Amino acid sequence: MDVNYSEKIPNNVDLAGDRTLQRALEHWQPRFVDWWRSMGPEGALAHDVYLRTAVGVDREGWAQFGYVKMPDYRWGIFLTPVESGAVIGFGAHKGQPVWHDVPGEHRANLRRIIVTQGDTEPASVEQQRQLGNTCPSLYDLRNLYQINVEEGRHLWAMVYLLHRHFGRDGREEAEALLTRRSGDADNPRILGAFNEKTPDWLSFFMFTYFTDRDGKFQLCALAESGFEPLARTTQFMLTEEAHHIFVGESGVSRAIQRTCQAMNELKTDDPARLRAAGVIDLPTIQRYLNFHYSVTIDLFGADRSSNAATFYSSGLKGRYEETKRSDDHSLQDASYPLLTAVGGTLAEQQAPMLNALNEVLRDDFVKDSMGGVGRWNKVIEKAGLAQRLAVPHKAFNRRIGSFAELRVAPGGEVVSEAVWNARVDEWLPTASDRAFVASLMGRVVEPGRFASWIAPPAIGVNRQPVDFEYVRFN
Ligand code: BYC
Ligand code: FE
Ligand code: FE
Repeated sequence: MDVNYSEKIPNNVDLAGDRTLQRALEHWQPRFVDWWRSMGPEGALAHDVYLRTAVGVDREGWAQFGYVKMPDYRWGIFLTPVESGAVIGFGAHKGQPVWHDVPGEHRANLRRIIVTQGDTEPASVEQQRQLGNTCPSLYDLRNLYQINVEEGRHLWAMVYLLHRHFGRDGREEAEALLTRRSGDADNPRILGAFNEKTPDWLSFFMFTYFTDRDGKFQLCALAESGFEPLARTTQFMLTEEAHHIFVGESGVSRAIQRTCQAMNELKTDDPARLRAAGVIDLPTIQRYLNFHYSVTIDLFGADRSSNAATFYSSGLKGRYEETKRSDDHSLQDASYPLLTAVGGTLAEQQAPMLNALNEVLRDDFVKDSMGGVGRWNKVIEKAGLAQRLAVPHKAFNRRIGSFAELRVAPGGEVVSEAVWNARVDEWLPTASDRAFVASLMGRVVEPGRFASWIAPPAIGVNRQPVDFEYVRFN
């Protein structure tokens, strides 16, 4: 299944064989490009950017690299190949053939899942719109743009499903995906974290480390779906997601590396002296981590959710690595230990597993995200320093689920409103932290040069040197 690049919309879904669908998507395409021009990376329409473009769905050689102007990027529709004889792997329909079309009884829920997934993609591009103006290097600028065009492609992936499988309301939803705006008071994006700002590059790296990882886990759960066009679409999206998370992990790591270097040179951990030296002190990095981690784990939804139970039982959304698990994949009689807010404290309760599936996925995410934090700590350890970073307790700073009613310190102690207010500036980025980080954000665009607060990467993109001209300005 090669990609057909002679068509307006590159695809491996035989778009040409369905004229009505092709026309509908060709109608949506200019609206998407209009959205990109007004909400995509600011001031970057004419740049030539060294980008990878998906050219197939094979594990090896699925992408090709070259200079592209972003509005001309070939956003395409790619699904991994059909598996013959595939069956639904979980829930009430387990063992039945997968659905190639939307089952009527699950239409509303499927549409809701696809719209929620689709909404996050343009939201992230909107959140990152201004970052190009303060890039720490050409290498980083190129990675930002790479992520932006791929999030645009993820929007295409969901819009394809809406147009192909949901008729008129699908087309209306596809329009609405271009009209909601991140952070807009009247017409915001659907999920909380996608209405927050990504005002500086430390936020960007934390976002791509934590929030794109929510993307990975949600996409893994959807890749198990009994609705096979959704499963095959999300499987391919995961190929791109790995790079987004890499950009986040390595970005934070490089910031930490510079900070540690300055701590050793100046023999100090005094934030004021480190800031004066042009690096970001570790307590500030910890506060950014606390913020992005807590708003991201909200994205998994409420700890008890009848929606989650329905999505699973109806075969629409599975668990992370569903097929690797050895239970009965129906979970009717299973329970899960759930940490819950009860009467002003935290207590563990057994909950029906089906209703706790948002928490199950969140816990899988938590384990996975600690890995990178451990690798960040290795950077500090290698520098011979005693400080360590940590993820906060999962009840810290939550807005969704039972923890939302409590105030919880990063260590997990429930605290009063008064204590919270007195100490929140130690735990979450303050206005002055953000102002300081913003003050470091100069625009560095000379090939091979890096801003004061961040170390160069170990290697360049696609085996190019680190000082390669990743972006040419026009
Ligand atoms: N903010 O029963 P619950 C990505 C609402 S990221 C605001 O727990 P459910 C990416 C909820 O809608 C991956 N509202 O909900 C990353 C519900 O509202 P109603 C995105 C929230 O449905 C970086 C109510 O609270 N993909 O791809 O079980 C860059 C009750 O909650 C939030 C997906 O999320 C929130 N955080 O769980 C680019 C996959 N959480 O019905 C891209 C698809 C909950 O009472 N989505 N609510 O009005 C889903 O599977 C589910 O919708 C959720 C929520 C897991 C998100
Ligand atoms: Fe995405
Ligand atoms: Fe992503």
